[in-house]
Formats: sequence, structure tokens, C-alpha cells
Amino acid sequence: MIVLIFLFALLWDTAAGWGFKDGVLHNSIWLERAAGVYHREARSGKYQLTYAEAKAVCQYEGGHLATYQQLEAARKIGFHMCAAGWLAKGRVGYPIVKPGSNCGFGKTGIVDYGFRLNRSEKWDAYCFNPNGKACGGIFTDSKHIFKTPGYPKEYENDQTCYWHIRVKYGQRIQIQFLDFDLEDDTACMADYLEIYDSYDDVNGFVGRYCGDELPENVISTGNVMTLKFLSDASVTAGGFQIKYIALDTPKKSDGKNTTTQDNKNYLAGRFGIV
Ligand SMILES: *[C@@H]1O[C@H](CO)[C@@H](O)[C@H](O)[C@H]1NC(C)=O
Ligand SMILES: *[C@@H]1O[C@H](CO)[C@@H](O)[C@H](O)[C@H]1NC(C)=O
Ligand SMILES: [Ca+2]
Repeated sequence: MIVLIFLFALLWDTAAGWGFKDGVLHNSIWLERAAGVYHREARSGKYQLTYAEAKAVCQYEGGHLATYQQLEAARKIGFHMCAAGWLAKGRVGYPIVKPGSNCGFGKTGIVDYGFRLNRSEKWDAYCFNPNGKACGGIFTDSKHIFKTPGYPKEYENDQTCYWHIRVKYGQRIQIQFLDFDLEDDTACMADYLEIYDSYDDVNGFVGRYCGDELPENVISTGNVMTLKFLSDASVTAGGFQIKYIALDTPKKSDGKNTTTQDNKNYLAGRFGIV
């Protein structure tokens, strides 16, 4: 661990593109470890999992409950969730990157509820899967392609995937749909993809998508985005392939604004509101 910190300190000095902004590390050697952390809730909604159930959810997906340290490493690269979840050894907490009055008591860090004596309490879960789960993750590279689990085969029932994207401060994220086919229903209640222009799936709702029509590109306003894919207990479809790329925000000296132009594709969700 000490060696790691030293190495980190060394790299810290030399790596030009790295740095703290809003208390968050942009790019780090922790990424590899941290990227295996993800949030899970029961299909029936928030705060429905006992400790034993939370453990089972992570194990079913080939991982285990994340430790406090793993959650903190993930937080350091921008993992932010406004939902308390079980961690290893019966601890409960959630990671806050961006302080807000409605979540995390205006502080940043792991909001720690401590080791619970009553393991029948119901919370969400934070899992860790080092083997690069196909479903969700935290991404900080300048471009990446996401696929539904199993793609190009049909996705499975009862999937919940979160993709957290964070590019360099000052950049924006462009989402391009390469292929899209989710079970279709009029209000996208069964299977859907949701896009959020924020760290989590609470703020910045952009749109909810289903069916087989290829949605238009979406461009973020900031350098973070969250994508959430859910499938219900029956009927699957081909799934999707989505590419994101980091866009450099034009320098002020350019003297021209692309914002207006980009905005026409922004909030393009089939059920886009806000
Ligand atoms: C433990 O938590 C459950 C769920 O919140 C509650 O129903 C139960 O009464 C609690 N048990 C004790 C001993 O406090
Ligand atoms: C660009 O946008 C900024 C902020 O919206 C505005 O103040 C400025 O006048 C715009 N510049 C041009 C050239 O449109
Ligand atoms: Ca379905």
C-alpha cells in the first residue's frame, strides 16, 4: 500500500493531464481497481435488500460486496450515488463526489452508516467485480463503446446496468447510438435505457429510450454522464451498442459558440423531459 502511494505521488507530479477538480481525481492508477465497483438495487426498487440478499446479488453476478476502500477508490474517480448500500462485512454507506443539500449532508466522501447490527435492514448494494463485468462500469477514457450484456446476442431478463462516464474537466460527452433494439412498449416501462446529464440517476434526466428506432446523438453539458439500462422479467431483444466520445469544448478565443448548435440534439430522448 505504501509503495502504491509512493508510486502514485511520483506519477502525480509527472502526469500533466491529471489533477484535482472539485476534490475529485481525474484519472488515476486506482482506476483499474475502482472501475470494478458498481451499484445495485432490487428490481422492485430502492432499499429492498437485506445483507444476505445484497451479498447474493453480487455473487450471482460473479463478484462480491465491495469493501469500504474499494468504494472510496471508485469515489475518487467520480463514482457518485445517492443511495445507501451494503458493503462487505455488513457496513452501509454511499459515495458522494458532488456536495448537495439533498444528498450526503452537503459533504463529499463516503457517507458511512457504519457496521449494521441488524442485518435484516434493507438497503441497496455495492458490488465489486474485478473481472470487468460486461454490464456497466466507470469509464474515464476519451472514447468507449458500451454494449448490452451478451451483445450481439439478445440481452437477458432482469438486468440492471449503470455506466458512469467521466471525461476530462472542460470536455463534454457525445453519445452516439450505433445499434438499438429494446423491448418496445408505449411508455418504455418494460426494458429501457435512461440517460442522465449528471453523476447519478437522480439529477439531469435527459431521456428514456426503448424500441428499435435509433435515437439521435446526445451531448452532455458537463464532463460526466450516467447511463442506466434495465430489463424486466420477460421478453428480450437485440440490445444496443453505444459509443461515447469526449468533445473538447471550444476555447473562448475561438470567438464562436457551438452550444446553440449542439443543443438541438440535446434532450433528444423519446420521453425526454426537463
Ligand atoms: C431489524 O430491521 C428490520 C427491518 O428494518 C426490522 O423489521 C426489525 O424489527 C429490526 N430488528 C431489530 C431487532 O431491531
Ligand atoms: C457565446 O456565448 C456566451 C455565453 O452564452 C455569450 O456571452 C457570448 O456573447 C457568445 N458569443 C458569441 C460570439 O455568440
Ligand atoms: Ca423485457
